[in-house]
Amino acid sequence: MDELVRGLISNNYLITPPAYFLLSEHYNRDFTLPELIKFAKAKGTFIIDEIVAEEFLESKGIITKPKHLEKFMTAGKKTEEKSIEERAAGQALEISEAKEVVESPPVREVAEKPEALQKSSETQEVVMAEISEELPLEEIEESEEAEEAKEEVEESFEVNGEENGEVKRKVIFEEYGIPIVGEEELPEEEEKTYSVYADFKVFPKEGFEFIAKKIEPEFKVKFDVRNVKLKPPKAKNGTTKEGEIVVKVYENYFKSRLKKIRRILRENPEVSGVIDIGKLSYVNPEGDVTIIGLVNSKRETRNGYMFEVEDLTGIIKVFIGRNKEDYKKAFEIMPDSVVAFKGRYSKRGIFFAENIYLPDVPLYKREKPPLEEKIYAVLISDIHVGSNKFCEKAFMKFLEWLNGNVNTKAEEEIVSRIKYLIIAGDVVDGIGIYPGQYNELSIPDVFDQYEALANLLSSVPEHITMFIGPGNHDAARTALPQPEFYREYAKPLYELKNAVIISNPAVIDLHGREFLIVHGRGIEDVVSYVPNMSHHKPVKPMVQLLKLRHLAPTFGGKVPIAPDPEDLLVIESVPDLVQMGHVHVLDYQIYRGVFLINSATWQAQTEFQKMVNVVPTPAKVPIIDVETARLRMIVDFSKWCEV
Ligand code: D5M
Ligand code: FE
Ligand code: ZN
Repeated sequence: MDELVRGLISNNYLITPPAYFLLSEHYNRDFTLPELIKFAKAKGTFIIDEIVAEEFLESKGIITKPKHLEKFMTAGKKTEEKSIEERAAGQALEISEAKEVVESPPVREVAEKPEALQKSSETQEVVMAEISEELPLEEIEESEEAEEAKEEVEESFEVNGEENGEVKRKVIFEEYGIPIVGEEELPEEEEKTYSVYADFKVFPKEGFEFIAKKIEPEFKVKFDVRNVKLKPPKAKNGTTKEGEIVVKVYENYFKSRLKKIRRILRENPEVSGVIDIGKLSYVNPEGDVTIIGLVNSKRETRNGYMFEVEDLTGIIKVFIGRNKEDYKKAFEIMPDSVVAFKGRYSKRGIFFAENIYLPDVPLYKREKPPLEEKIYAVLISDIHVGSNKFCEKAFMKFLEWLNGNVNTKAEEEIVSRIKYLIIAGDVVDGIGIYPGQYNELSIPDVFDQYEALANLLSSVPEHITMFIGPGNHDAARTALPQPEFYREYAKPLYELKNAVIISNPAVIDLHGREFLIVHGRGIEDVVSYVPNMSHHKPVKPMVQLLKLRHLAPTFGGKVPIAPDPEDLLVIESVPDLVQMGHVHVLDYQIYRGVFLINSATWQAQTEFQKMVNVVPTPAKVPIIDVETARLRMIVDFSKWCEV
């Protein structure tokens, strides 16, 4: 666990993830733990949330003005001007600072550059494609771009800038303090100069036989975050302090992780003779024992790796030497993951490990009974509707294809039997998600982005069931897990007849096959903590997460995790297929019978992605044979994706 979080917890204080991200970069540099605690104490709170954090940073002169409320309270020129300036300046910021850019309020403003919807008369052409492994590298010219972006922003405000033209919206704070926009004070609908695809509609091709229409759907959402009843810990008696309850939440979160992954590890027959860390001093020093614990920290030493490992009974230092057979597995252990070590306890208080066991999945998978009919599922993610890099033409071609506009017999067979379409997050581009995003938005309004997406998806044939989950660009909780799209924003999605909204993560059972659907931010953490991992080839980090049986193991890393009383990011049951997105690169592999696939994107490279060297492979669509949960075909629409 992170030092700041640990320090606060040991003093009975809680820090929320947004506050953590505000404070962590300044901790030890601009302020100390006692200073923060003193401040919170003076405020009379045990919870350091975003508001307290901002006020604290302000009191230290680190930031100038609390901006949390301003962001939500005013949806007008002023706010936008400020945040755009911030974002333009942000182009030159460190990458890691990008996560501080918080989603802005939806603004019913008119885009500068209207993007008229153009229906193409080009004929349909779909090709099967091999995905190239070689990815070109882009040069980065950071400061120049930042300057340019800033100039552009300034210019646009001379044209549009009108100080008094503020539109006020009433903000109501819902459960968990989530702001929602009040209905009654919405301004009059303005004429939009951008398209939300209201006139776009594809109908099933006449005469095309959709065999899937006659096949009964057979699906079940086996796991959805919203179905889990999370019980917050109760006060023991009237004298229990708020801070004690808060500490309990963190404790319960990690206890739950330890318990769940311990159970998985114990299914491995090699993991035998397991003993509590607290009882190590009673065991025979000559014999081998096994401990299972949460890895608090990991440090490379001259001769090997030293870990600090914790279970419910104690904490111990574990050492594995370079000469050990399992030494290499040490690289795979991410902070806060749960693993087993076999070895000997020395009276010096150190556990010398011979073997390391990751929770992993069994070597072989049980065969599933065959299906009577061939059925296909289409996997996509990261559509990013609203971005001017959204490949709208390619996506429309894809919708036409789903409706029977095919080229070959093989495609005809497939399209005819498509029964499911799974969408794993980042369905719209959102607002204020990355530095400089505003300049790349064709729909600068979150409501309209969802409207536009729903208009497009209304062309998915009705006999195809869609499963749609959120990602980090969506209007949803940013911390993982993400229960759902906020209904106020994504209403049109909820209203789609043939769509099932799912959480991130979720497990869907399709005809007895388990599909684990995840947006995939955890990939980022694997790339930063495990050597030889890259976001250019995301399936390797995906395998790593499967081996650790957790979707985002590291707390306080790049990916914010909500300390729910139960850890819902543990991969509890072994799926037949794992789908992730997020990194925008198509990649797939079979690992111990599990098919892992990253379903790429429909967004061409953004300016920000250029800077961080993300090279997407847009508009390539994997088609999965449901019976085998394996890839049947990749359909390539990328030739219509030249933005
Ligand atoms: O993520 C698209 C890709 O961009 C994915 O590979 C992560 C990468 N990305 C996104 N934000 C950052 C920051 N702040 N630093 C480095 N890389 C980043 P998407 O979620 O679609 O924006
Ligand atoms: Fe994305
Ligand atoms: Zn994403």
